[in-house]
Amino acid sequence: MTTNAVASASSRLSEETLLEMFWTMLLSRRLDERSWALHRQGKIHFHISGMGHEAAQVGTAFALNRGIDYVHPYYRDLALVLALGVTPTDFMMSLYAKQGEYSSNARQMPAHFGYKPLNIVSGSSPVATQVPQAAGIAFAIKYRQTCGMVDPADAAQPRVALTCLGEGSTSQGEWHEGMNWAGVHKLPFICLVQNNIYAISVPIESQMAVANVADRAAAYGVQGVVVDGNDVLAVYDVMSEAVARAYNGEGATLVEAKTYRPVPHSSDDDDRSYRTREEVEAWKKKDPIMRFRRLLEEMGVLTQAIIDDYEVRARAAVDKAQAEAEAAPYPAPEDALGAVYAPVEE
Ligand SMILES: Cc1ncc(C[n+]2csc(CCOP(=O)(O)OP(=O)(O)O)c2C)c(N)n1
Ligand SMILES: [Mg+2]
Repeated sequence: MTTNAVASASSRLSEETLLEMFWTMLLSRRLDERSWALHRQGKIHFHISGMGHEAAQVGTAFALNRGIDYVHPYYRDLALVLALGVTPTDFMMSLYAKQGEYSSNARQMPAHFGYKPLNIVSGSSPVATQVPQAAGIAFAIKYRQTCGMVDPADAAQPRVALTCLGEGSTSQGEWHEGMNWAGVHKLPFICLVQNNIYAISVPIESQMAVANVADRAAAYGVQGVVVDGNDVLAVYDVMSEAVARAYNGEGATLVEAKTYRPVPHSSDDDDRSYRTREEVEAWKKKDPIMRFRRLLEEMGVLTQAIIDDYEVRARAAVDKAQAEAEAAPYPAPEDALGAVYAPVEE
Protein backbone atom coordinates (compact mmCIF):
# COMPACT_ATOMS: atom_id res chain seq x y z
CA MET A 1 0.00 0.00 0.00
CA THR A 2 1.16 3.54 -0.62
CA THR A 3 1.47 6.04 2.18
CA ASN A 4 -1.65 7.82 0.96
CA ALA A 5 -3.71 4.66 1.11
CA VAL A 6 -2.91 4.23 4.79
CA ALA A 7 -3.38 7.89 5.77
CA SER A 8 -4.36 7.79 9.42
CA ALA A 9 -7.87 8.60 10.63
CA SER A 10 -6.47 11.49 12.66
CA SER A 11 -4.96 13.10 9.55
CA ARG A 12 -8.55 13.60 8.33
CA LEU A 13 -9.67 15.47 11.46
CA SER A 14 -10.72 19.06 10.83
CA GLU A 15 -9.04 21.93 12.68
CA GLU A 16 -12.33 22.48 14.46
CA THR A 17 -12.36 18.90 15.77
CA LEU A 18 -8.72 19.08 16.82
CA LEU A 19 -9.50 22.20 18.82
CA GLU A 20 -12.57 20.56 20.34
CA MET A 21 -10.37 17.67 21.49
CA PHE A 22 -7.88 20.08 23.04
CA TRP A 23 -10.68 22.05 24.71
CA THR A 24 -12.17 18.90 26.24
CA MET A 25 -8.80 17.82 27.65
CA LEU A 26 -8.18 21.29 29.10
CA LEU A 27 -11.67 21.56 30.60
CA SER A 28 -11.29 18.14 32.20
CA ARG A 29 -7.94 19.13 33.74
CA ARG A 30 -9.27 22.40 35.15
CA LEU A 31 -12.37 20.70 36.56
CA ASP A 32 -10.18 18.01 38.08
CA GLU A 33 -7.82 20.55 39.67
CA ARG A 34 -10.77 22.39 41.22
CA SER A 35 -12.11 19.12 42.60
CA TRP A 36 -8.84 18.47 44.44
CA ALA A 37 -8.96 21.99 45.88
CA LEU A 38 -12.57 21.55 47.01
CA HIS A 39 -11.63 18.34 48.77
CA ARG A 40 -8.73 19.99 50.57
CA GLN A 41 -11.08 22.82 51.60
CA GLY A 42 -13.39 20.24 53.16
CA LYS A 43 -16.25 21.05 50.78
CA ILE A 44 -16.53 17.61 49.19
CA HIS A 45 -15.84 14.22 50.70
CA PHE A 46 -14.03 12.38 47.89
CA HIS A 47 -12.32 12.90 44.56
CA ILE A 48 -10.65 10.42 42.22
CA SER A 49 -8.76 12.01 39.41
CA GLY A 50 -8.41 11.53 35.66
CA MET A 51 -5.33 13.74 35.42
CA GLY A 52 -2.73 12.45 33.00
CA HIS A 53 -5.27 10.17 31.32
CA GLU A 54 -6.93 12.89 29.23
CA ALA A 55 -5.35 11.92 25.90
CA ALA A 56 -6.27 8.24 26.27
CA GLN A 57 -9.85 9.17 27.08
CA VAL A 58 -10.48 11.99 24.61
CA GLY A 59 -8.80 10.09 21.76
CA THR A 60 -11.16 7.23 22.58
CA ALA A 61 -14.38 9.24 22.88
CA PHE A 62 -13.85 11.05 19.58
CA ALA A 63 -13.47 7.74 17.73
CA LEU A 64 -16.89 6.57 18.92
CA ASN A 65 -20.32 7.36 17.55
CA ARG A 66 -21.20 9.29 20.67
CA GLY A 67 -24.69 8.72 22.02
CA ILE A 68 -25.11 5.61 19.84
CA ASP A 69 -22.30 3.40 21.11
CA TYR A 70 -22.37 2.15 24.70
CA VAL A 71 -19.70 3.17 27.19
CA HIS A 72 -19.12 1.48 30.54
CA PRO A 73 -16.48 3.74 32.08
CA TYR A 74 -14.38 3.49 35.23
CA TYR A 75 -13.74 6.06 37.94
CA ARG A 76 -10.85 7.81 36.15
CA ASP A 77 -12.90 8.63 33.03
CA LEU A 78 -13.77 12.29 33.63
CA ALA A 79 -12.42 13.50 30.26
CA LEU A 80 -14.12 10.57 28.51
CA VAL A 81 -17.56 11.36 29.91
CA LEU A 82 -17.15 15.10 29.33
CA ALA A 83 -16.46 14.28 25.68
CA LEU A 84 -19.60 12.14 25.65
CA GLY A 85 -21.79 14.99 26.92
CA VAL A 86 -21.67 14.99 30.74
CA THR A 87 -21.31 18.64 31.84
CA PRO A 88 -19.10 20.20 34.53
CA THR A 89 -22.27 20.97 36.50
CA ASP A 90 -23.35 17.33 36.28
CA PHE A 91 -19.97 16.32 37.68
CA MET A 92 -20.00 18.92 40.47
CA MET A 93 -23.51 17.86 41.45
CA SER A 94 -22.17 14.36 42.02
CA LEU A 95 -19.16 15.62 44.00
CA TYR A 96 -21.49 17.59 46.27
CA ALA A 97 -24.13 14.79 46.28
CA LYS A 98 -26.96 17.22 45.58
CA GLN A 99 -30.63 16.77 44.76
CA GLY A 100 -31.16 16.15 41.06
CA GLU A 101 -27.65 14.77 40.47
CA TYR A 102 -27.68 13.40 36.93
CA SER A 103 -26.76 9.76 37.35
CA SER A 104 -28.56 8.58 40.48
CA ASN A 105 -29.95 11.59 42.35
CA ALA A 106 -26.77 11.51 44.43
CA ARG A 107 -27.03 7.88 45.54
CA GLN A 108 -24.00 6.64 43.59
CA MET A 109 -20.42 7.52 44.60
CA PRO A 110 -18.81 10.38 42.64
CA ALA A 111 -16.99 9.23 39.49
CA HIS A 112 -19.25 6.20 39.08
CA PHE A 113 -20.37 7.80 35.86
CA GLY A 114 -23.73 6.79 34.44
CA TYR A 115 -26.12 8.64 32.14
CA LYS A 116 -28.83 6.76 30.34
CA PRO A 117 -29.55 9.38 27.61
CA LEU A 118 -25.88 9.23 26.59
CA ASN A 119 -25.61 5.40 26.76
CA ILE A 120 -23.16 5.68 29.65
CA VAL A 121 -23.62 2.72 31.97
CA SER A 122 -22.86 3.17 35.65
CA GLY A 123 -20.55 0.67 37.30
CA SER A 124 -20.05 -0.88 40.71
CA SER A 125 -17.07 -0.15 42.94
CA PRO A 126 -15.41 -3.60 42.75
CA VAL A 127 -12.92 -3.11 39.94
CA ALA A 128 -13.38 -5.01 36.63
CA THR A 129 -17.03 -5.88 37.26
CA GLN A 130 -17.83 -3.58 34.33
CA VAL A 131 -16.00 -5.88 31.89
CA PRO A 132 -18.42 -8.83 31.77
CA GLN A 133 -21.29 -6.33 31.93
CA ALA A 134 -19.98 -4.44 28.90
CA ALA A 135 -19.31 -7.72 27.08
CA GLY A 136 -22.95 -8.56 27.81
CA ILE A 137 -24.03 -5.29 26.21
CA ALA A 138 -21.89 -6.15 23.17
CA PHE A 139 -23.58 -9.54 23.07
CA ALA A 140 -27.00 -7.83 23.11
CA ILE A 141 -25.91 -5.52 20.27
CA LYS A 142 -24.89 -8.49 18.15
CA TYR A 143 -28.01 -10.46 19.08
CA ARG A 144 -30.26 -7.59 18.04
CA GLN A 145 -28.43 -7.30 14.75
CA THR A 146 -28.67 -10.98 13.94
CA CYS A 147 -31.74 -12.54 15.57
CA GLY A 148 -34.27 -10.96 13.20
CA MET A 149 -36.89 -10.33 15.90
CA VAL A 150 -36.18 -6.70 16.66
CA ASP A 151 -36.79 -3.27 15.15
CA PRO A 152 -35.02 -3.37 11.73
CA ALA A 153 -33.76 0.20 12.18
CA ASP A 154 -32.13 -0.76 15.48
CA ALA A 155 -30.75 -3.95 13.97
CA ALA A 156 -29.18 -1.98 11.11
CA GLN A 157 -27.45 0.53 13.40
CA PRO A 158 -23.75 -0.32 13.82
CA ARG A 159 -22.77 -0.13 17.48
CA VAL A 160 -19.93 -1.04 19.79
CA ALA A 161 -19.72 -1.43 23.56
CA LEU A 162 -16.57 0.01 25.11
CA THR A 163 -15.34 -0.38 28.65
CA CYS A 164 -12.32 0.94 30.54
CA LEU A 165 -10.24 -0.15 33.49
CA GLY A 166 -6.74 0.13 34.87
CA GLU A 167 -3.92 -2.36 34.36
CA GLY A 168 -4.08 -3.53 37.98
CA SER A 169 -7.72 -4.47 37.58
CA THR A 170 -6.82 -6.92 34.81
CA SER A 171 -5.71 -9.24 37.64
CA GLN A 172 -9.38 -9.67 38.56
CA GLY A 173 -11.24 -12.75 37.31
CA GLU A 174 -14.04 -10.65 35.81
CA TRP A 175 -11.65 -9.15 33.30
CA HIS A 176 -10.66 -12.57 31.96
CA GLU A 177 -14.26 -13.76 31.87
CA GLY A 178 -15.42 -10.69 29.94
CA MET A 179 -12.52 -10.82 27.49
CA ASN A 180 -13.05 -14.52 26.87
CA TRP A 181 -16.77 -14.02 26.26
CA ALA A 182 -16.02 -11.21 23.79
CA GLY A 183 -13.54 -13.42 21.94
CA VAL A 184 -15.70 -16.55 21.84
CA HIS A 185 -18.70 -14.65 20.47
CA LYS A 186 -16.68 -12.27 18.26
CA LEU A 187 -18.44 -9.32 19.84
CA PRO A 188 -18.50 -5.63 18.89
CA PHE A 189 -16.50 -4.86 22.01
CA ILE A 190 -13.52 -2.70 22.95
CA CYS A 191 -11.67 -2.92 26.24
CA LEU A 192 -9.47 0.09 26.92
CA VAL A 193 -6.87 -0.57 29.59
CA GLN A 194 -5.45 2.71 30.88
CA ASN A 195 -2.07 1.51 32.09
CA ASN A 196 -0.66 4.06 34.53
CA ILE A 197 1.76 1.46 36.02
CA TYR A 198 0.24 1.57 39.54
CA ALA A 199 -2.79 0.07 41.21
CA ILE A 200 -2.85 2.46 44.16
CA SER A 201 0.57 1.56 45.64
CA VAL A 202 1.12 -1.70 43.73
CA PRO A 203 3.48 -1.33 40.74
CA ILE A 204 2.81 -3.18 37.52
CA GLU A 205 5.69 -5.65 37.98
CA SER A 206 3.92 -7.02 41.06
CA GLN A 207 0.76 -7.39 39.02
CA MET A 208 1.73 -9.29 35.88
CA ALA A 209 4.61 -11.29 34.42
CA VAL A 210 4.29 -10.12 30.80
CA ALA A 211 5.43 -6.80 29.34
CA ASN A 212 2.08 -5.62 28.05
CA VAL A 213 -1.52 -6.18 29.07
CA ALA A 214 -2.32 -6.32 25.35
CA ASP A 215 -0.05 -9.40 24.97
CA ARG A 216 -2.86 -11.38 26.62
CA ALA A 217 -5.31 -10.56 23.81
CA ALA A 218 -4.14 -13.56 21.78
CA ALA A 219 -5.28 -15.88 24.57
CA TYR A 220 -8.86 -14.65 24.10
CA GLY A 221 -8.78 -14.56 20.31
CA VAL A 222 -9.14 -10.78 20.16
CA GLN A 223 -6.98 -8.13 18.57
CA GLY A 224 -4.44 -6.58 20.98
CA VAL A 225 -2.91 -3.12 20.49
CA VAL A 226 -0.47 -1.10 22.57
CA VAL A 227 -0.61 2.67 22.12
CA ASP A 228 1.11 5.70 23.63
CA GLY A 229 -1.69 6.87 25.90
CA ASN A 230 -0.23 10.37 26.16
CA ASP A 231 -0.66 10.91 22.41
CA VAL A 232 -4.30 11.78 21.78
CA LEU A 233 -4.10 11.34 18.02
CA ALA A 234 -2.36 7.96 18.25
CA VAL A 235 -5.15 6.81 20.56
CA TYR A 236 -7.76 8.19 18.17
CA ASP A 237 -6.17 6.22 15.32
CA VAL A 238 -6.10 2.84 17.08
CA MET A 239 -9.59 3.40 18.46
CA SER A 240 -10.94 4.29 15.03
CA GLU A 241 -9.61 0.96 13.75
CA ALA A 242 -11.09 -0.90 16.72
CA VAL A 243 -14.49 0.73 16.15
CA ALA A 244 -14.39 -0.13 12.43
CA ARG A 245 -13.51 -3.73 13.32
CA ALA A 246 -16.49 -3.93 15.67
CA TYR A 247 -18.88 -2.32 13.16
CA ASN A 248 -17.70 -4.71 10.42
CA GLY A 249 -18.39 -7.81 12.52
CA GLU A 250 -14.68 -8.58 12.89
CA GLY A 251 -14.80 -8.86 16.68
CA ALA A 252 -13.28 -7.35 19.78
CA THR A 253 -10.16 -5.29 20.44
CA LEU A 254 -8.06 -4.89 23.57
CA VAL A 255 -6.36 -1.48 23.51
CA GLU A 256 -3.68 -0.78 26.10
CA ALA A 257 -2.92 2.92 26.47
CA LYS A 258 0.35 3.48 28.34
CA THR A 259 0.09 6.54 30.54
CA TYR A 260 0.71 7.83 34.08
CA ARG A 261 -1.22 9.24 37.02
CA PRO A 262 0.71 12.32 38.25
CA VAL A 263 -1.43 12.72 41.37
CA PRO A 264 -2.30 10.35 44.23
CA HIS A 265 -4.74 7.52 43.51
CA SER A 266 -7.57 9.44 45.16
CA SER A 267 -8.12 12.23 47.65
CA ASP A 268 -7.46 9.63 50.40
CA ASP A 269 -4.08 8.40 49.15
CA ASP A 270 -0.54 9.67 49.81
CA ASP A 271 1.65 8.59 46.89
CA ARG A 272 4.87 9.74 48.61
CA SER A 273 4.85 6.39 50.41
CA TYR A 274 5.41 4.37 47.23
CA ARG A 275 7.05 6.50 44.51
CA THR A 276 9.69 9.20 44.26
CA ARG A 277 9.06 12.84 43.48
CA GLU A 278 11.68 12.56 40.71
CA GLU A 279 9.55 9.94 38.97
CA VAL A 280 6.46 12.14 39.12
CA GLU A 281 8.39 15.22 37.92
CA ALA A 282 9.87 13.25 34.99
CA TRP A 283 6.37 12.32 33.90
CA LYS A 284 5.28 15.93 33.81
CA LYS A 285 7.50 16.43 30.76
CA LYS A 286 5.18 13.97 28.98
CA ASP A 287 1.96 15.65 30.04
CA PRO A 288 -0.60 14.86 27.29
CA ILE A 289 -2.12 18.32 27.30
CA MET A 290 1.22 20.10 26.95
CA ARG A 291 2.17 17.63 24.23
CA PHE A 292 -1.02 18.18 22.23
CA ARG A 293 -0.68 21.91 22.71
CA ARG A 294 2.82 21.87 21.20
CA LEU A 295 1.66 19.80 18.24
CA LEU A 296 -1.31 22.05 17.51
CA GLU A 297 0.90 25.13 17.79
CA GLU A 298 3.37 23.61 15.33
CA MET A 299 0.47 22.87 12.98
CA GLY A 300 -0.65 26.49 13.27
CA VAL A 301 -4.04 25.38 14.63
CA LEU A 302 -3.62 26.70 18.17
CA THR A 303 -2.46 30.20 19.08
CA GLN A 304 -1.78 31.90 22.40
CA ALA A 305 -4.94 33.96 21.91
CA ILE A 306 -7.04 30.78 21.60
CA ILE A 307 -5.38 29.25 24.66
CA ASP A 308 -6.04 32.41 26.69
CA ASP A 309 -9.68 32.34 25.59
CA TYR A 310 -10.01 28.62 26.49
CA GLU A 311 -8.48 29.22 29.93
CA VAL A 312 -11.00 31.99 30.63
CA ARG A 313 -13.89 29.85 29.40
CA ALA A 314 -12.74 26.76 31.32
CA ARG A 315 -12.47 28.77 34.53
CA ALA A 316 -15.93 30.25 33.95
CA ALA A 317 -17.43 26.81 33.29
CA VAL A 318 -15.85 25.37 36.45
CA ASP A 319 -16.90 28.39 38.56
CA LYS A 320 -20.46 28.10 37.27
CA ALA A 321 -20.57 24.35 37.91
CA GLN A 322 -19.32 24.82 41.46
CA ALA A 323 -21.76 27.67 42.16
CA GLU A 324 -24.72 25.68 40.82
CA ALA A 325 -23.80 22.59 42.83
CA GLU A 326 -23.28 24.63 46.01
CA ALA A 327 -26.64 26.35 45.56
CA ALA A 328 -28.57 23.11 44.96
CA PRO A 329 -30.33 21.47 47.94
CA TYR A 330 -29.40 18.07 49.34
CA PRO A 331 -31.83 15.21 48.69
CA ALA A 332 -34.36 14.63 51.48
CA PRO A 333 -32.95 12.14 54.04
CA GLU A 334 -35.82 9.69 53.39
CA ASP A 335 -34.69 9.52 49.74
CA ALA A 336 -32.03 7.07 50.93
CA LEU A 337 -34.78 4.56 51.67
CA GLY A 338 -36.23 4.56 48.16
CA ALA A 339 -35.18 3.32 44.72
CA VAL A 340 -33.76 0.07 46.04
CA TYR A 341 -36.73 -2.29 45.64
CA ALA A 342 -39.60 -1.98 43.18
CA PRO A 343 -42.72 -0.61 44.89
CA VAL A 344 -45.04 -3.35 46.17
CA GLU A 345 -48.39 -3.31 44.36
CA GLU A 346 -51.24 -3.48 46.88
C1 LIG B 1 -12.26 -6.03 43.60
C2 LIG B 1 -11.65 -4.78 44.18
N1 LIG B 1 -10.50 -4.86 44.87
C3 LIG B 1 -9.95 -3.73 45.36
C4 LIG B 1 -10.56 -2.52 45.19
C5 LIG B 1 -9.91 -1.26 45.73
N2 LIG B 1 -9.33 -0.52 44.60
C6 LIG B 1 -10.01 0.49 44.03
S1 LIG B 1 -9.16 1.15 42.74
C7 LIG B 1 -7.89 0.07 42.95
C8 LIG B 1 -6.67 0.15 42.08
C9 LIG B 1 -6.94 -0.21 40.68
O1 LIG B 1 -5.78 0.04 39.94
P1 LIG B 1 -5.80 0.03 38.37
O2 LIG B 1 -6.71 -1.03 37.88
O3 LIG B 1 -4.41 -0.01 37.88
O4 LIG B 1 -6.50 1.41 37.99
P2 LIG B 1 -5.99 2.89 38.31
O5 LIG B 1 -6.66 3.29 39.59
O6 LIG B 1 -4.51 2.85 38.42
O7 LIG B 1 -6.45 3.71 37.16
C10 LIG B 1 -8.12 -0.78 44.02
C11 LIG B 1 -7.20 -1.83 44.46
C12 LIG B 1 -11.78 -2.48 44.49
N3 LIG B 1 -12.42 -1.35 44.27
N4 LIG B 1 -12.30 -3.63 43.97
MG1 LIG C 1 -3.26 1.60 37.28
